[in-house]
Amino acid sequence: MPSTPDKPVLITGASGNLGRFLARTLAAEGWTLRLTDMVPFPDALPERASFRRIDLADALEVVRLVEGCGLVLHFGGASTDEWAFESVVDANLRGLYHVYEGARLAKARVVFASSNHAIGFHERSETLDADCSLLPDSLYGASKAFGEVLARLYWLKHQVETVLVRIGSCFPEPVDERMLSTWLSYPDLGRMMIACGTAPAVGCSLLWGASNNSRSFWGKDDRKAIGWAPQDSADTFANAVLGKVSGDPVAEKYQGGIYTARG
Ligand code: 15L
Repeated sequence: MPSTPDKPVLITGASGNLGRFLARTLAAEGWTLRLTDMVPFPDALPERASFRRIDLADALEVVRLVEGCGLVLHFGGASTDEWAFESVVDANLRGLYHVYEGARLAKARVVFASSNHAIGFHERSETLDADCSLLPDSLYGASKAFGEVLARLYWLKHQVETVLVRIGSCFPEPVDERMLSTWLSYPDLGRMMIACGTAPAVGCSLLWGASNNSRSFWGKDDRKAIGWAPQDSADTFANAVLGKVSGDPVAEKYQGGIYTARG
């Protein structure tokens, strides 16, 4: 693929914090974007971008939006530790299936924003590689694990390429001690999406969505093949957040933090 994708790129969840950042960043790279969310896009539309408000549970709408795209950055869906099944079922299960059906028909590549909560019940003392077992810590984490499994099905059966990104904690800055291990800077996320969108072939690969943090819980992944390496590090924030812990022994034992203790 050239450095600017030749077909439009769809971003789901475009009105969320990460979606808005990616819309700005990728538009500035010259990408042509289709943006979608259930709620209005709160910013001025970047150049070469359009926005359509849809519910990912609506199969026809999703398939229509993906039509003609070469890449889908799938950031849509419930993004916190929801315990009501209904709150994840539409966006995270049905919606994901619709995105994959759209990608199959359009022959588009998918980047799926998975989460560390798909593996959150691994202990913090472990260093995990990409092929570790899925140990979700919440219904939200289980919906992300479903997404990872669905991606593998669509790769093996329909040759739909995916980069699975197990995002740690993508915020402007780390806000507690756990994030010294899990933090992903916005600029590293932006560079990662550019690499995922422009790598010649990705198959069904997996990236740990974290910056270059010396306290990381995570090891091997497919970054070399994709051509991405993080440039930022949570280490520079260590003095500010060391000692900021939850006080909950379960949350402190496991990688998923407070998600493992709730419910
Ligand atoms: C996530 O998956 C959430 O979307 C985000 O709000 C954070 O809770 C993050 O994980 C985290 O684990 O820090």
